[in-house]
Amino acid sequence: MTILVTGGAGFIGANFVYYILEKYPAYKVICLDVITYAGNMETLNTALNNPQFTFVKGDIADREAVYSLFEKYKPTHVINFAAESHVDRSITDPNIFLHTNVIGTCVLMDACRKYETTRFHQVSTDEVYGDLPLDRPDLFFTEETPIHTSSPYSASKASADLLALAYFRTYKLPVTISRCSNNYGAYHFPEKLIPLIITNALQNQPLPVYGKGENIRDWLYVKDHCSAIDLIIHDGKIGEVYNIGGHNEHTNLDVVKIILKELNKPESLITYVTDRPGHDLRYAIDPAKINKELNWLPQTNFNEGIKLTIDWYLNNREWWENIISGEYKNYYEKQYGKL
Ligand code: NAD
Ligand code: TDX
Repeated sequence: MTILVTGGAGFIGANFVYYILEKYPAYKVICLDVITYAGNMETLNTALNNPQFTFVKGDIADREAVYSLFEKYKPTHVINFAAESHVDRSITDPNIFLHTNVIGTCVLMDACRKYETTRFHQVSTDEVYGDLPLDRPDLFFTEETPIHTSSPYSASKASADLLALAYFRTYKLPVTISRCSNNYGAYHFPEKLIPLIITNALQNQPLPVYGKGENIRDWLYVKDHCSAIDLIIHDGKIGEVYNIGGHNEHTNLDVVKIILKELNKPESLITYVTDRPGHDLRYAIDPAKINKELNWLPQTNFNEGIKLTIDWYLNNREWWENIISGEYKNYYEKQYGKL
């Protein structure tokens, strides 16, 4: 098996690269990544020492580059993690989200058609379902929930999902799609809530919480997302969508307080800031289908996962200090102003 992992220098893609190299030593893994602000070659240092791993720098929307990669490596499976992934950035500048998330997905699927790839797997998100009200804890997203997006990011991801399903129906392209809830773990870029709170708290910096911190996210440890994708690409049914989540809902404020307690830092660091426009209230995945059909269950509960994640940021200070001392500073100032 030769697996093409796009976006493998990012958070979840890199975790998936390491998961596959460890679990399937006979598989070849090719990573295609253009290295945007969110991609990081340092993350792949260990993988680069593995003879089964190859890194190719390139844009998934660059048809020529993608076709020549397929010609050379003939991947049997393509797992598309490459994306612009941050909601706040999509609100400031939607254009690049359409380029990568929609056109890029289209180019990859065209290459899969041309080279008759065994499987194209699209890594999607629960955000395509929009949000749920805060006062209806009985409601969950199932695979049948209508697409109803809120941000340019989620609209671009939903567009890619629709395109993937259209390629399955029209061209019989062997497509699967997974829609996962919020991930956390090692190599998570510091712009996202959990790594932002950990790294700011470690520096005794204010912790920006949007609105009242009441919004709810359904958190999944990144390795559990990897194990779910592993099952889908091996045993999932083509043309199907699988929701991935572990029934682990917390308000943002709860998450921040849990991290502060673990780090023994004061709650006075919490700073309420202007809310995100169109801010989704609650995400909550019903994972019954993947539980039942593929026997998937998450292995890491939140208490354990958040400790592992905090330890990772404590032990890998150089990784995140290199990021926050670079171009990220400009983004941070524009996004949050003076806190
Ligand atoms: P990330 O932003 O950390 O990483 C994205 C990676 O894609 C980076 O390495 C970047 O360089 C690369 N990339 C961006 N544009 C590219 C292009 N045009 N060509 C090639 N490479 C490109 O993202 P992430 O959090 O790891 O998310 C990975 C995938 O999972 C995304 O598709 C995202 O929508 C989805 N997802 C994320 C979460 C989450 O909580 N982070 C949850 C559900 C689904
Ligand atoms: O500074 C902040 N303050 C704050 O209160 C940031 C960055 C976020 N938040 C809130 C917004 C959300 O309610 O925390 C929650 C989580 O925010 P993000 O980490 O930006 O994640 P979210 O918007 O939920 O989207 C994530 O999960 C689904 C990923 O970034 C997406 O790629 C994935 O599809």
